[in-house]
Parts: sequence; structure tokens; C-alpha cells
Amino acid sequence: MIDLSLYLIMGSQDCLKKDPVQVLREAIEGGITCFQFREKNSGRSWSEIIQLGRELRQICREHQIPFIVNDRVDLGLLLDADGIHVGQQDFPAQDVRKLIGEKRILGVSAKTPHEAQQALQNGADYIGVGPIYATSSKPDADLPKGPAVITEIRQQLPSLPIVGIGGITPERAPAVISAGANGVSVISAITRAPSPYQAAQAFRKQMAENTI
Ligand code: FQP
Ligand code: MG
Repeated sequence: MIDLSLYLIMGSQDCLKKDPVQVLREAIEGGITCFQFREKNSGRSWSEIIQLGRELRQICREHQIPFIVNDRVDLGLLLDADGIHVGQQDFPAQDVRKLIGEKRILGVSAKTPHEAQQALQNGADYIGVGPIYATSSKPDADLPKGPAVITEIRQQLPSLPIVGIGGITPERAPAVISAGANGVSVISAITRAPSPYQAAQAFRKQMAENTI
């Protein structure tokens, strides 16, 4: 399995005035281990999204960072992504698996142990569980659940890779890992930081020093 320990999710809508290409470069330099391209309500045209996707894909390839595409199987296949991430309202996981084959990674969002179990049955390679804390990056997010939901899922599914998502900061990351997650997924904490490089480094440092 891929290294999910510090999983950056980003689209141009998350970068304010910064260039997403630059944010990704800095984040990779700072130590992210996985990347998801999630373009949502950015106002960009499809041809602009595809062009940006190609650039980000290339950077990930150069640095051997897994490149996952959010929601869109067509975009993911076009960009030769390493994987696709879908939520409960998206294309059904088992159908995504049929479209992407066995070699590409399938990530599925799960909010409860039941959804986690279903995701595994439907072919998920990992699940994203959240929101753990309150988030500003996703206006339609549910209420925060706290790290305990990860522990609950971990008890039922001992070997399923889990990444926590939603409002995770460097300071909160150790609690998410200690609850049983393999990694943390972040948007704002890196994309909106004055230095995405330093923000990614801060995550690495906190997780190295405060988890066993
Ligand atoms: N977990 C992860 C990951 N990535 C995500 N994009 C989500 C959860 C959320 O469909 P979804 O997925 O509920 O919302 P959206 O499409 O707006 O992102 F595990 F990869 F961290
Ligand atoms: Mg989705």
C-alpha cells in the first residue's frame, strides 16, 4: 500500500492567491507522502482543470508521490492517476473499481463503522474518515466526530488503511494517529499556510515526536 501518513488534498480553490503548482512543490519538499487533486467550485473550465491536473500529475511523478483524483473517474483515467477517491454520494465504489481495474488505488469516504465495512467489501484500498474536527474547506461537511470514530472503525477492521480528515492541524495530528489512523489528510493547514513547506514539516515533526 501507498504511504498515507501525510496526505495533501488540493485544488486551485484552496490556494487563495498562490499558484497550486508552487504549493504542491513546497508541500512535497516539506514531506507530504500522497496527493489528491480535488478541484471543486473553482470556476475553472474543464480544459483549465485538465491542464492544471497534468502539471500536478507530472510533479507527483517526478517525486514519486502517489497522485489520486477526487470524484471523477474520467479525469483520473485521462491523467493516468494512481488512484481515485469517491465519497458516499459519488459514483459507487464497486463500479469505480470496475472502471479503474485492480492496479489503481481506490479510496472511499466513510463516516461510520458500517460505511467502512461496506467500503472494504466494495473494493476500497483505504478509507477517509471524517470530519474529525470542524473544517472550513468543505462547506457541506457533517458535524465533527472526534478521533474516537477512528478507534471504533479500527477495532472492527484491524488491517484497513485509514486516513483521518477534517480540521487536522500539526498539533492535532498525533491524536488522530494514536486513535488508530495510518495517516492524516489535510487541505487548509498546508494550502493556506504562509509557508506550505514549513506547514508540511510541522506535521512531520509532530507525528515523529508524539506518536509511538
Ligand atoms: N477523505 C478523503 C481522503 N478524501 C476526500 N475527498 C474525502 C474524504 C471526502 O466525496 P466526499 O469525500 O465526501 O467529499 P468531496 O468530494 O467534496 O471531497 F481519505 F482521501 F483523505
Ligand atoms: Mg466526493
